[in-house]
Order: sequence, then C-alpha cells, then structure tokens
Amino acid sequence: MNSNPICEMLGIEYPIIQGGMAWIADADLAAAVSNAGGLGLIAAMNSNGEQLRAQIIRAKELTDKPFGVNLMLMSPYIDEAVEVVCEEKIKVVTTGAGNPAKYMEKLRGAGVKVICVVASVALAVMVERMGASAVVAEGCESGGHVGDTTTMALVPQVVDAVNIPVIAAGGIADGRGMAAAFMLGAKAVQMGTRFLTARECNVHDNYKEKVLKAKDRDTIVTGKTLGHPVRALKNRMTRNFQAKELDPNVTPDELEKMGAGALRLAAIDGDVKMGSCMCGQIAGLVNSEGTCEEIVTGIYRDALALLSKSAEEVVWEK
Ligand code: TUI
Repeated sequence: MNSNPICEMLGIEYPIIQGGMAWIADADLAAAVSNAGGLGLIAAMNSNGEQLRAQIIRAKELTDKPFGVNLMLMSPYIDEAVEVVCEEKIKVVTTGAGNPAKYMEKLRGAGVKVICVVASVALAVMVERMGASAVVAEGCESGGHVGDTTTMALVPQVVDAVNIPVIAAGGIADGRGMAAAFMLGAKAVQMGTRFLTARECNVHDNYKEKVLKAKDRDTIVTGKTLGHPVRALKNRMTRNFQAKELDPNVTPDELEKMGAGALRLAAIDGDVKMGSCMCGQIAGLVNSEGTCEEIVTGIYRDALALLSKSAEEVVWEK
C-alpha cells in the first residue's frame, strides 16, 4: 500500500500545505485549500484569542476536512493563541518566526501535532528533539520573514539531519517545483505565493494584481538590521525602508514603526505603494488566479507526471 507520511499524519489527500500568511490566510482560504484535499491553515498572526477563535469556528462551518493554524511566535498574543488552539482541539499547528520551545509541551499535551517552520539545520534538529511531528524547511526565496539559505541548499541538508518528515517551502508554485522538492527528499510542499492569487483568497485585489504582474527580480529583502528580514515586492515602501536602514540617524525604533501595520495596509486596505506586499521570488511564475482546487490538483498531477518520467526521458530528451 502506497502512503505518504504527511498525508497519513494529517489525514489529507495531497501532500500540499498552504502557507500561514499573516493578514491573508483566513478561514475562507484555509477551508478552500482543505476542501481541495490539501492542508489549509488559518494565520493566527497578531490576532487575539477571540479573533482567532472566530476564524476557527468559521473554518469548521466551511469544511469538515482537517485544517490547521499557523502560530507566529513573535505575536504579542501568542499565549492566548496557543490556549485557543488547544481548547478548539485543532489537530495541527505550524510555528514560524521563532523558537517554539516554550509552547511544545502544552500543544503536544493537548494532542496538537506541531510542525515547525525552520530556516536552518540547527533549529530543525532542535525542534525534532522537542517533539515536532515534521518540519517545514523554508528557503529564503519565500515571502515574508526569511532566513538566508535557499530552498535548494536547505531542504536536502535538513532531510539528512532529522528523522521526521520534511516539507519544502520557498520558490515552489507549480508541478516542477513540487517534483524538485521530492527529489531533494521532501515529503510534501508548502506554498504561500501560489495561494495568494487563488480565487478564494480574500487579499485586496490591488495586492493580487501586483503579484500576478510581478517578474523574477521584483522582490527585495528589507529589515536585516532589525533582525527580522522580510521579503516583499519592491515599491515605494521598500525603497523608503531601505534608505532609512542605511541612514545612521534613523533608530531601530523608528524603523520598527515604519514596518508595523504595513502588511495590513497592503493586504486589507489595498495600498500597494506604501504597504508591504510580502510574497516570494516565485511570484514571476504566478500569472493566473485559479481556484484552490485547480491549484492543488493541477500541481499534484503535474508533479506526478514529471516524477513518473524515466531517467532517459529526463536527462536525454530534447
Ligand atoms: O514566519 C515566517 N514568515 C513570516 S512571519 C510574518 S509576520 C512578520 N511581519 C513583520 C516582521 C516579522 C514578521 C511574515 N512572514 N516564516 C517562517 C520562518 N521562520 N522563516 C524564518 C523563520 C525563523 C527565523 C528565525 C524561525 C526561527 C528563527 O530563529 C529561531 C531562534 O532560534 O530564535
């Protein structure tokens, strides 16, 4: 009997996980991805407990398939979010933007599977020891908060360093990317940018359009001096931010203030000039909208077709 460890662990049909995009990944998107046979995630981001609970209740109304919650560890409401996840009997969480050590015991004690997003081998090994069920090895091609190693280099090194299943993320938006991730030893993929333009994604149309029009070199990483580098589409906001980062008269506090609220401004208000349009380098490949079902089944079908080719076909065909 064929089985995929991630599909088996999560009770899903296809080994495709939606990224936990802050201000974007709501109950509607999570339910649509889960209904399509992947794993949808609600981004807890900076929501307080009751806001998160409302999203979870809505997702439960929209799907009877498994879905999860992404916990952003830098959130001021992280303790409340963990509490709500346990109370609502969420089956799986992903964690990002930090070390989840403080929350592992509570989550696991409540029967929640913890999948940690990591950007380094060291953190992957650490979270495996803490009892993580899987890791997402996220390369710096990703949108949002990033590390500094590419998916191509990070995934096989994490695969060799841990015994739990590895999910690849960063730069994956079609069957070719998914097939490549499996060749590197990943057992599933996580995609954010591809789902950003999904029909069921409620992000502002201005943001969606900017992602659909983006080319390969249209993203930039800012915020390195603050210790949390973020990849977003180049715009007036990132140009201003970059100039201020280089200016010795600008304090880190002033920079933090500039960044705060910028993602909301783009994702909810549609200000794609002064807001932060976080997305990955693969945006250049994402040129059409599509439903979550078309995205999930299309990418899976294309990946499988590629992985079914013989070595002769792959290496020698013109
Ligand atoms: O978390 C993400 N991506 C995100 S979070 C986010 S919200 C935000 N907005 C503004 C500034 C900062 C965050 C937008 N996108 N991806 C998962 C991820 N985690 N990528 C990298 C990491 C990571 C980085 C450092 C995980 C752990 C870490 O250090 C761990 C330690 O040892 O403290």
